[in-house]
Amino acid sequence: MFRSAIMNYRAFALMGIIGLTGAWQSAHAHTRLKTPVIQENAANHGSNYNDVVIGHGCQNTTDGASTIDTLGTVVVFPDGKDSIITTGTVDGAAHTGTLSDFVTNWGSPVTIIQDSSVFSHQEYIKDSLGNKLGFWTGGGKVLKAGYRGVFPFTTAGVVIEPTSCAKSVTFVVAIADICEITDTSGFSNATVQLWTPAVGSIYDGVGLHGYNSPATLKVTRSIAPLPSSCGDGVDVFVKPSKAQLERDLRINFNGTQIWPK
Ligand SMILES: [Cu+2]
Repeated sequence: MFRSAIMNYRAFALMGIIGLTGAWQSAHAHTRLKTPVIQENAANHGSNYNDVVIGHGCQNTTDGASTIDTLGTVVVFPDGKDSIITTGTVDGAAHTGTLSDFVTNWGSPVTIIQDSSVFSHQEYIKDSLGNKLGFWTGGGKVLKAGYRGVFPFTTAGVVIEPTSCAKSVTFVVAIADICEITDTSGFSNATVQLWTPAVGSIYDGVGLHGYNSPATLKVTRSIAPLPSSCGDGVDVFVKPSKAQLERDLRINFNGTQIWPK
């Protein structure tokens, strides 16, 4: 009797904890990568399977709850050419050299995994050389508010420059979850969720729900040991530039830009 009372009490306490955790998660489940930290991958044709996870839809203007369905999402990785490279922290000291000082093979990081279980269309976002820097997916069904969406892709193997002092390289990803197709002046918590680094682009979303809260992919050093002269090594951060976001973070469909309008 006493024992089962304790068990009941424990179960009740546990439910309370889970309930609290659940509430906390639903308030904070921003759009992120399912696997945000990976190791270097030097295998031939090496790749890492991942997903963009949309945690919630857009917010209605009545009570601010995330009750608005999502129509599509756009995902862009830094191109590594005109990217913003810092060391120490994501807003740390600017690195004056190039990404190749830290990463030997960044070029075409993204491969789409074909899937139409939520949205019907998937298309690459490429640079002028054909490098696959991201993708958009949308159309067909909506992602219903209150449900989560998982959008699969792979990242190419990343090799950290063996002679560098990088102990990790974190790529900052720009994502826009679109709930209503508008022009940039129509961006609001009800029309779009912008998970972008604030780099001064038209996609900063100052004051909006996801302001300066982008998803990241951290690649940790795991192949060549740090040179002894490096001490503890350095964390490196790579953000897409304003110029890249304003070029690449958009939806082109059959040669016509449909988002933003
Ligand atoms: Cu959120």
